[in-house]
Amino acid sequence: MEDWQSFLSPYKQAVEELKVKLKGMRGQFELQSSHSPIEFVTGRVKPIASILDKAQNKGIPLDKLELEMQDIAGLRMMCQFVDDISRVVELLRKRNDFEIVEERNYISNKKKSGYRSYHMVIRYPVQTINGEKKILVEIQIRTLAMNFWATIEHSLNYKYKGQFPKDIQMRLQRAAEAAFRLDEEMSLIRGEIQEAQAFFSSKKES
Ligand code: 0O2
Repeated sequence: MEDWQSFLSPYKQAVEELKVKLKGMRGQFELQSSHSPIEFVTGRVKPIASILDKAQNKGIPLDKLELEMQDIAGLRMMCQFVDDISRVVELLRKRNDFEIVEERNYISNKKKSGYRSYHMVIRYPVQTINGEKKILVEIQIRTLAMNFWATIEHSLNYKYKGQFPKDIQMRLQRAAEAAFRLDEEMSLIRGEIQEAQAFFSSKKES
């Protein structure tokens, strides 16, 4: 690749713009004083070394990066509860500032590693001085527990280059199950809180 700066420039712009937009959704829930399904939002442009690694591993020629690498620009939306994820997905589907290319549900179909998350790949138009450029952006939507697990697993993966010793692999599987149970417990607690709230507000009205 001759000029990484200009290749990555629209990706940087897309990440910055989408961070503002998606964080804005959280702000709107706050204004309404209603529970925000979005806890926080992060974004990054994939480092050049990771782009090169991934291109090599997946056999993507460098002149096909734009079409074939979907996560050079990446956004992450963290939610408190599993149910919030589908609300966020619905909100994203209703937007008209991008087009959805693909959705991958690694929550109902968790990965072999134990990874859970909802992925949405979008085609996002960036306005440049040379006209509009549409680029692919991957949005990952996950709970705080899913994010905790994925962050730790990702850094261990980096250390062991994907070749985990058996005991660590087993512990990661167990940690993934624990994160799953944590999400389930929190959903049950949430359900009970909402039931109690509904009960008290109906009592007040009568
Ligand atoms: P980084 O450093 O986060 O950018 P595939 O090889 O088909 O599984 P593909 O086609 O790139 O992967 O798409 P997929 O599966 O949607 O994964 C893209 C991103 O999801 C990854 O980017 C990770 O961010 C995350 N991800 C997927 N699987 C795992 C996993 O097992 N553990 C963790 N921690 N994250 C995962 P990169 O490029 O791998 O990494």
